[in-house]
Amino acid sequence: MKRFAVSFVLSATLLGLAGGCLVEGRARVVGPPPPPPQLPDFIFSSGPAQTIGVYYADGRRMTRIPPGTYTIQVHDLSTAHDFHLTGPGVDKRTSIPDIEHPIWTVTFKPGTYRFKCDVHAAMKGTFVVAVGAPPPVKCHVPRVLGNTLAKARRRIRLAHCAVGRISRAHSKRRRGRIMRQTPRAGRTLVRGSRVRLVVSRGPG
Ligand SMILES: [Cu+2]
Repeated sequence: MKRFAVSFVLSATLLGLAGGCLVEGRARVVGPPPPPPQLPDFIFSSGPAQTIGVYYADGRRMTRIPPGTYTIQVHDLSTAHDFHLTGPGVDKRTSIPDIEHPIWTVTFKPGTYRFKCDVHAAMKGTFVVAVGAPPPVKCHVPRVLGNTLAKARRRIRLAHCAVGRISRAHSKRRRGRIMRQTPRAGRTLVRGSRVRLVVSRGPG
């Protein structure tokens, strides 16, 4: 599968939004931090070179999806291109002279959708919306505290995440049980994101 070179740019953008650009630099914040932004279903990107494409959030190229309403992070990375999407019920575009990163919520119906840059005829592509096509997959971090390591591994993989670094520490939890996980349960992340685990050595 072809990987999307700009996915690191996206990650940085999301982290920037999530990590509290709003919070840093202010003396005091009242109330809980803002919720993290929703992980987009897709990334639609044009530029900065003569490239245009549509991808899943993990950078894999997207070609076929089921009908539905989706969140799309658009990256128009050049002042020379736009991103123009047309198809059943949809006609949306970014501006040519601006670099912009809008989030679109779009309802796709069965049929063929076309995307292009309105300046460069060679920058174009299509994807198909069809009943029965595989939906986008995300990592939904499960709660594995108290599980054995074997069970935690299974559940993390079933949730389309990956097992990250495993370490051990003393705790009140029974020896061999998961005493800490990072990130915490309930987060929705890019498919294959690593969940780090700390296994209890039993009370010290
Ligand atoms: Cu262009």
